[in-house]
Amino acid sequence: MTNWTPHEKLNAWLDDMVALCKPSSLHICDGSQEEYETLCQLLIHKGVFVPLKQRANSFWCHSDPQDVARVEEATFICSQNQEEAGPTNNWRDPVEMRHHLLKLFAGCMQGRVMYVIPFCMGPIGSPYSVMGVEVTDSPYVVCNMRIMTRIGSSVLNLLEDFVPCLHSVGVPLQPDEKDMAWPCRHDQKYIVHFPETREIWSFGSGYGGNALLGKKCLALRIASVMARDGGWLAEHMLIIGVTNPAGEKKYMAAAFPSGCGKTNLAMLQPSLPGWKIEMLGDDIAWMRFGSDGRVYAINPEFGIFGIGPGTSTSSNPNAMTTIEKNTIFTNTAFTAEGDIWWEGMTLQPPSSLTSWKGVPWSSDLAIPAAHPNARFTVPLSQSPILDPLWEDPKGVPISAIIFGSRRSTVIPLVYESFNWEQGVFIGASLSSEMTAAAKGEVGKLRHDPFAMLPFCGYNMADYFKHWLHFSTKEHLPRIYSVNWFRKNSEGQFVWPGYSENIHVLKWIFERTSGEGDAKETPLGFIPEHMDLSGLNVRIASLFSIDNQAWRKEAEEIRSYFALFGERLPKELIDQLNALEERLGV
Ligand code: OXD
Ligand code: MN
Repeated sequence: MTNWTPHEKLNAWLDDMVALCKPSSLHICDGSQEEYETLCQLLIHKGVFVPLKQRANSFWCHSDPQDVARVEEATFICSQNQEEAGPTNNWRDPVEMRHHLLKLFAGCMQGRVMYVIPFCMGPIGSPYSVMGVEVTDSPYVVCNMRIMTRIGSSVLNLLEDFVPCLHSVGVPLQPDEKDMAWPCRHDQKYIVHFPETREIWSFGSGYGGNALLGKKCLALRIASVMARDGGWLAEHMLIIGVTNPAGEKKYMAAAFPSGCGKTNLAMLQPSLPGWKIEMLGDDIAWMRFGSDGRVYAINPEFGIFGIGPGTSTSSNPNAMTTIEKNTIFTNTAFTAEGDIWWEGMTLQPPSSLTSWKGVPWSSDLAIPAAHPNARFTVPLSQSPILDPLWEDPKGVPISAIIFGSRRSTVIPLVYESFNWEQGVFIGASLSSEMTAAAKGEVGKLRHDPFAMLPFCGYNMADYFKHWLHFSTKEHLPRIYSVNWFRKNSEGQFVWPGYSENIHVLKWIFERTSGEGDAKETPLGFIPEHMDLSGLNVRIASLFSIDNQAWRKEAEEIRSYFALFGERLPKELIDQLNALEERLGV
């Protein structure tokens, strides 16, 4: 065995990976600033990174046009038994998949450096953190992983057990062959999870969640399995602290499907005087029950991988401040002055632009200059509204859990569930219009239970059961449904959203204190009064409940639930029946 590191299990795995992938050399990442700068220089030299003139230590880059988002159809859960993966995941037999992957990975790193990234999801040293080691042939991935997770020697020194994560862009290089700027595979992409052995293998893509394996692959798909077995929750949720004008503070977690504004809500600048929002995370929450019976949440991530388009000094000024320096921009447009730009950043595009594809762009082309899933990768520590407890290993106590989605009709601005079980039903029946965050038809309505459809590493019906298990606990957070995206018959949004969402958070805050007027409806409680003076909105258009549309919604949920067969917890059918009864079906 080679002594790559002081860690025996890691050395044995690295020997196997080297023998399989045949890299030209191996580099153990120490996570230092010097190492980061060297890799950035390498990426500049290769023509991948372009340094930005207006933002210190920041870079623009663009990917291959066929490697721009998570590929859900190429994402697999390879549990031994198909039933364990359930009807919402792509399943393959683990033995067959392993056999196939071994062939794909054989020699795949020839001519490339194998980078070894020890990383930690959660604060280093916390009993709740999970360590992984990603092996990759992409220096771009190393730079992004250093921002998104805690990496390097400090992790290696404490490494005990770890989740092995193998990643390759899948393009070996012959001696003297010139590399592509963004090597990836058009024909073969595989994002594979082995939940029983807790392993991740990713091939053919260098983009986002396909390649930064700590995020969706480990902190959600593998962690959801760990959470099921360990009695906790790994969720696609932001975490925020909300402080009222009297100085009282509460924490909330909120699940929204990809591309539905989690980063904007996590960084909200309230329009109501005296209210304050502080962020702990914008994408993932790991939640456990504390000894006092309350739910405590940590963010396992260290950075933000946010969607650029639509972000501006008016929609999300805190994000714009966060990305002033030390940021990697991928698939944005590039200005003549050496800065980045995307649709929605300013009303008018700058006069001369290079598109995300690296070619001259003009508005006459009638195509966006930035890819709709263009991203910024930035350290969370740069957020001007970072919560002081963001790295507290025990996490923050959660008072409210919010489920949101993008729905132009049916779902009102906000309602509160009658109890935990109904809250689980709301999570389970979430559906949303699709966005560019994943490959697929943008705008199409799809079921996305708990915003976890692409991220649950086991049978979704068992995941519902896992949530229902907790219903007998005391001190549970209250559960809410929100929808910022309702439209009127002219197709205009009826709610301004963004900083005005504080009105909704204020009501939720007050409800969790046993205050806040509420009116009972067939769906749950909605606000009796909400002071929306000064806003150009019609309360009726925000809160009306169309019984007929809701009956259709209930029917639709029933046919979706049928997908889970016998495994669906009976409590959810009881909830659906009770909803129909309240609707007067
Ligand atoms: C993300 C996603 O990148 O959900 O957070 O796609
Ligand atoms: Mn996400």
